[in-house]
This record gives sequence, structure tokens and C-alpha cells, in this order.
Amino acid sequence: MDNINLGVPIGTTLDRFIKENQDEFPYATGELSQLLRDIALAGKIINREVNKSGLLDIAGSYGQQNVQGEEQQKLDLIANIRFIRALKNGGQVCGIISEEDEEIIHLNQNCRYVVAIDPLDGSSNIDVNVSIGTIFSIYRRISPLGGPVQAADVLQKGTEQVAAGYILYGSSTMMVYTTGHGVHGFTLEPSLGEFVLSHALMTCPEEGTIYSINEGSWHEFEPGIRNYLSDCKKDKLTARYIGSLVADYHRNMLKGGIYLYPKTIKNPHGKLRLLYECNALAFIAEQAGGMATDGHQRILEIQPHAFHQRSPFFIGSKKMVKNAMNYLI
Ligand code: P6P
Repeated sequence: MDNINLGVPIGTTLDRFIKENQDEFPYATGELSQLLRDIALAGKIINREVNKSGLLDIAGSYGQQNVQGEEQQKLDLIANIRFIRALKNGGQVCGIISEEDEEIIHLNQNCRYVVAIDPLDGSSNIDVNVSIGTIFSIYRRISPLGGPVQAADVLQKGTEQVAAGYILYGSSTMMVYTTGHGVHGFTLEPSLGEFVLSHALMTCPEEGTIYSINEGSWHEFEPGIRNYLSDCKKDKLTARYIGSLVADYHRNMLKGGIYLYPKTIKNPHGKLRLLYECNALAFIAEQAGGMATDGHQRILEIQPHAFHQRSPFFIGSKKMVKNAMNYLI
């Protein structure tokens, strides 16, 4: 089904949409609905701060590095705190794994859900006013209710996600999510402070003409990737790379295209993180009719072994991802 743009039906707010589709959610007890609303609330708060970061002393780097050894931006930390607080106050989450924290953040042991989150991906783009995003995955815990969250609760395959999505802070702010029943996009209506349905049942074209990769790493790519990129040029495909995963993915999902972050000499296992970047977007992509692999296997089938493990990432239009995989031995 094509993207149905329903305009801005004030009546179809995210809250109402979730309520009307409550029975879509596994074990529809209202907990997952509340959790999605909690994420949307934090997204609205982050949106407000992202939109004025140049005016407040919250742009720029914080002068510390995160667990990945990457320069933390002030807004990274603000976003992390906001999401943790929203999920804690929402009372549906027992544990969180975040890009910004090395270990599991323990919340309420009597709750059923764990969340893996990149609070603000692409945050180095904030200072230059380029779109950035939040990426989240939601799982049901597998350890007994009432006890502490275990590593196994977080180290679940992507196939076990009960919901996943992203918030794109772009020319407009959108929340896009799936619970396994298609992908829906909601645009923030600032005058209402509400996310309203703007893209129902989003689908990704099977074929496209856009490829997104950092070609500055050309000399670090394996030969198959270089051969693939040469053929993209021969086929006169369009190169588009924002350097912000959510923005690159969102454009390619709507228009048709492929995003590639293969292994490189600097990142021999790829740069992107399986738990809170690759799995969430892979769930969205598959629900939209697209595809996501590590070059050899389905992202959602990869068994995680470490909270912050990385993976090579090929995601987007199904035919384009399959074609790219043919270049990799
Ligand atoms: P490079 C941002 O740091 C990020 O995680 C993604 O949002 C983005 O696609 C990628 O890394 C950019 O990485 O190595 O091309 O600068």
C-alpha cells in the first residue's frame, strides 16, 4: 500500500491512533501503549531543545567521551537524561541500554519491558543544523518479573522486538514506529504539541536510485564494496549521504535507496550498533517491505553478545540490498 498522506487530521493524534490500534499490541494490556506515549513525550522535549540549541549553551561537545570513545555532545547527554526520566516516570520499563551508558540502567523491577536506545544519533551534526534522530527498540523481558534485569533481557535477537522506531528532528519532526503491523509516521504539529498521523502504512519501494555511503573510506573498503560503488556510478545512481543515519534512512525508505556502512579498516566490525541502531531500523525496513543485512545475514537474526556490539549495515530497498550482497564474498 502506498504512503497515504492523510494531511494533518487533528483527530488522528498519536495517542488516539495507539488507543484505536491497542489490540495490535502483543499482550494488549495498555503497558506498551503507555511506553510509546512516554517515548513520544521525551521526543517532544528533545525537539524543543534541539530547535534552539544554537541559542542556549547546549550546543557543542561536552568535553567527555561516551562508552564508544566518541566525543559526547551536550545534547547527547541532555537527550539521554530526558529519555531515561520519561521512561522511568512512565513506569513501564525495567531496564534500558543506551549508547551513552556502558551498563544497563535499572529502573522498576516489576515492569515487563526493556528499551534499547540511541538518544540522539548524529549529534555531531547539531552545530551545523543538520537533521538528527532518536532510535529505539522495545523488548519484553525474559527474566522473571520482580527480579533485576539480566543481560539476557537486553541481548535478544532483533526478531524478538515488540516495537521499534525513530524520531527524526528534521525540517519537520516525525515519529515513525512499528509494532509488527506496518510502519506509521506521525508529524509533530507544533501549535498543538501533538504528533499527528501523516504517513499511514509507509512502504519502501523495492527498487531505487539512491545510494548512501561515506565514500571517503574508499581505501578502507573491501574490494567487493569498491566494485559495487563503481557499478553504482556506471549505472548513474544518485549519491546522497547526510552523515546522519535516521535522516539518510528515512529519505531512502520514502524514495527508494540503500544505506551502506560496511566494515572498514578503522571499524572492522562496522560502525553502527546492533542493539540500538541496526535492529530498530531493520524491523522498520522489513515492515515497510525493505531489507536489512550485515552483508551476509538478516540483521534481525544476529544473536547479540555484547551491549554495544557493532555490525556492518546494508539497509533499504530490497532489490538494492540483495544486489549489493552479491558483491560480497
Ligand atoms: P561516518 C553518526 O555518528 C552515525 O552513527 C550515523 O548517524 C551516520 O550515518 C554515521 O555515523 C556517519 O559515520 O563515519 O560516515 O562519519
